[in-house]
Amino acid sequence: MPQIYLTGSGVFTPPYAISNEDLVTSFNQYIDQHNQKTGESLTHSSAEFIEKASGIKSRYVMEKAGILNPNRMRPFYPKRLDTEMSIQAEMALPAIKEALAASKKTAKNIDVIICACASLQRSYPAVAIEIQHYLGASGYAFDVNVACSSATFAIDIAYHMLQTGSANTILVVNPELCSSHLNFKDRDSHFIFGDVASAVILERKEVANQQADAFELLGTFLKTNFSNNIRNNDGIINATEDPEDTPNIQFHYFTQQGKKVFKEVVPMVSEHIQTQVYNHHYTPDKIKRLWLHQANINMNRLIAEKFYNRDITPLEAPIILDTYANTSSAGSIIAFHQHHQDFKTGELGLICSFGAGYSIGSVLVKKV
Ligand code: CO8
Repeated sequence: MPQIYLTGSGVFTPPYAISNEDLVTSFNQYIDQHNQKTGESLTHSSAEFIEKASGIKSRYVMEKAGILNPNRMRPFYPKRLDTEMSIQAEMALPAIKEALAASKKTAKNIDVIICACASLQRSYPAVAIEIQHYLGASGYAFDVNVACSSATFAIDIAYHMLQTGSANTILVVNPELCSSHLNFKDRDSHFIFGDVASAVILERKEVANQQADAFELLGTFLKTNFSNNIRNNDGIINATEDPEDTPNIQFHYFTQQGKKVFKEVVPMVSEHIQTQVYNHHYTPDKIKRLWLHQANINMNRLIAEKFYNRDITPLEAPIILDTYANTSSAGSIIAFHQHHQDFKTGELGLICSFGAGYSIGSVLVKKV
C-alpha cells in the first residue's frame, strides 16, 4: 500500500472577534425592543450560561457590525459582482497559503482541490473551482458538504484517491462562513458558531518535500445515521415555497435539538473512534491525542473520557472553541493545527469530526 502523508496545515482567522458579553448585550437590546413592539416576553441571553453550557467565550466573524446591530441581527456581506472573488474563496486563500508553505509546496504541485464545508454560498460554479482559478492550480476541483464532518469526509476521499494513484498531492480546504447561517435572534443558538477557514495538504510519500513535520494517515473511518436533530432547510427549493406571485423568501437557519444531539452523539462518537483504533490493532492508551470537532466543551470531555475510560488531561483532547466557538468542519483541523508540534516519531493521534447527518469521520495518524 502506498504511504499517504499529511504534510501541512493552515488556518485563516477572520478579522473580528465578538465576546459573549458583546453578543449578549446586543441580543438583549434586540429582545427589549421586540418585547416592547409585540407585547411578548422573550427572555434575555446570558454570557455566564453560554460559557458554562458550551465552553465558548468568544468567536471570530467576517463582519461584526451587522451582527451586533439590534435592528439587524445578521452580518452584512454586500453582494459582489460575479467577476469579483467570492467571500469563501477570500477566506480560503490565506489558509491554503499557510498549508502550502508548511508542506514546502506551491499551487503548481496541487493535482486536486476539495472545498469541504457545511455551508456553500452558492450552488455553482463550485467554490473549489474558483479557488483553483485564483491559486493558478491545474488539475481539477470540487465541493463536498457533510456539515461538520465535511473536512474529514474530504480527507477520506483524498486518502483513497492518493492510494489509487489518481493524484499525487491534494488540497482540502474548509472555508466555514457559519455566521451567514446562524440565527442571531435565537437565544438557544445565537452563540454557537464562528467563521474560519482551515486547510490541509495530503500527498503520496514519494512526492512529499517536507517529511520532518509530517503525519502518515493510517486509515479513515466514516459513519452516517439519519437524524433531523440538526437541520438547515436553506436551498434551491426556498424560492418555490411561497404561494404568492412575489416570492417572500424566508431565511433558513441552522436549528437543532441541542440536548438530544448531546445525548445521542457522545456514545456514537466514543464507540466509533474506539472501534477504529481496535480495527488497527491498537488500544486507546496508545493514542496520544484526540483532535475532536469543537462542538461543546462538555461533550468533547465526555467523548474523550469514554474513549480513554478514565479522566483526561487537557492536551489529550485540546479545546479551541473557547476562542473560535463551533467552526463546523474546521474545528478538529484547527485543534490539530495548533496542537501537534510536540509529537515524536511513531506517536499516534486521531482527528475526529461529528455533526449534522448525523455524520462521524475519523482519521488515524502517526507522526513520521
Ligand atoms: N442564555 C441563557 N439561558 C439560556 C440560553 C441563553 N443563551 N439558551 C438557553 N437557555 C436556557 C434554556 O431556556 C433552558 O432553561 P430552562 O431549563 O429553564 O428550560 C436552559 O438554559 C437549558 O437550555 P438547554 O437545554 O438548551 O441547554 P443545554 O445545557 O442543552 O446547552 C447547548 C445548549 C450548548 C446548545 C448544548 O445542548 C449543546 O452544545 N449541544 C450539542 C450541540 C452540537 O454539538 N451540535 C452540533 C452542531 S454542529 C453541526 O453539525 C452543524 C453544522 C452546520 C453549521 C452551519 C453553520 C451555522
